[in-house]
Amino acid sequence: MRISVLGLGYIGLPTALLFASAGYNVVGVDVNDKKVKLLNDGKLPFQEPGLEELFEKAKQNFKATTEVEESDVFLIAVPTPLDEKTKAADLRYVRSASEMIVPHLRKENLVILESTVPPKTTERLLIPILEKSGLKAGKDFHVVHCPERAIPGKTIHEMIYNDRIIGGITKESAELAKELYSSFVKGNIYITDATTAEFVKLIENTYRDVNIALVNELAQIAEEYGINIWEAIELANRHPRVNLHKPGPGVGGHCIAIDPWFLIQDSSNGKMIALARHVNDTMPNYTLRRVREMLKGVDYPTITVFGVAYKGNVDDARETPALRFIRLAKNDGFKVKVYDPFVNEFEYPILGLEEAVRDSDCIVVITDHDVFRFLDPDDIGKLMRNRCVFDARNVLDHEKWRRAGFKVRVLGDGKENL
Ligand code: SAJ
Repeated sequence: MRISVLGLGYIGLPTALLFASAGYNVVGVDVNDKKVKLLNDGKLPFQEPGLEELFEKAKQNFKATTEVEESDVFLIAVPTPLDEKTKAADLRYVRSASEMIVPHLRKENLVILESTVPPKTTERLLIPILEKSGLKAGKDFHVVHCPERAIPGKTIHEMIYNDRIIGGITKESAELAKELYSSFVKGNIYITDATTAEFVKLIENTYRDVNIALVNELAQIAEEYGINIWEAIELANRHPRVNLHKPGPGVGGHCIAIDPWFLIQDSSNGKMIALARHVNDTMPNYTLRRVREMLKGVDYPTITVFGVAYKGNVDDARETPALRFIRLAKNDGFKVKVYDPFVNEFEYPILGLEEAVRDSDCIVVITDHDVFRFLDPDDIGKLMRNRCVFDARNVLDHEKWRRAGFKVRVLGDGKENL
């Protein structure tokens, strides 16, 4: 049985390799010919824990190409970015991937959409395109929406062990896809209809976004009262039905900062969801206000941003709140230097640690990379002009930094009015 996976990105590639390692004959299709060549030369286009070992195991059943060929199964895992102007999904890649399938679609084929999409996309966009083949969805061929649920940094583990939702346009479509995914998924697989599956995916990430917005707002309220939000959250979470998230300098990544817009783009409701987006999007502004206050009296301040990845321990800087923070800081006249031991590509140069902290007045921790905990504040302090650190993630060992002569402030530490 041949499976064609369209889109060899963070989700498509590991999925293709998991099917290949389960014994299927997998063709990975991508419009980027450099990526295709790289893969056929046995190299990976990005890093993810466990991906290399998986590639080794799957290689013999996998090939990459730029053209779609006849298959039994077509799986679409292309990006669905947010169109910033309209705050709606940009579905051009889903459209073009579906169109690429049309000439090769045969009776009894199964088409799987994994990309995150607004509710009704399977029904209103995907199926009409596929039916240009002259075949009828649900009768001649099968269609399901099976949203990915894996978290970057643990993608492969979560693809295997997380529960999955499969939304079929018919029960038969869903059952067929369930059998296929059972070849590598060890979590439970639940079956529903395609629109419900689209909706479920979006509400998972909206749940997280709204909860993060809540603690981000609580952090600001706590500061008005002069109390520490981190202590307050820890105590509140002792309640059996409370599970507050962590405040921070904002929300990034290609999912949580985007999916809530897909949910409300075609709805006249969703006021709280839009408000939560606003709260999270403006956390870099709040972070900067706190840094500015810390550096009062310092002429021509230089700050060093620690971490531009959208979250800890990954090399991914998509939609990172660090970008907004840096732009705002520059507009404010700050000189900004950047250090991130994981990220290679970014809008601003990424410096080595020493160069990044030399003559700086303040370190601003934007990303919770674990390695930041092991830095030596004595060594760093010697290179700086002023010893200040603002920890927007509450990840450093603050006592250690204080002992090294640093003035330390933490987002939500209640020190705003002191
Ligand atoms: N963040 C906070 N406070 C928190 C938790 C996260 O500020 O308490 C920030 C992170 O620093 C980051 C952003 O939120 O900037 C998102 O990070 P994340 O780790 O919560 O999630 P993602 O975007 O890496 O992956 C999410 C996951 N969804 C859920 O946990 C509901 C993942 O399972 C999905 O597969 C993925 O979105 C996706 O592709 O949709």
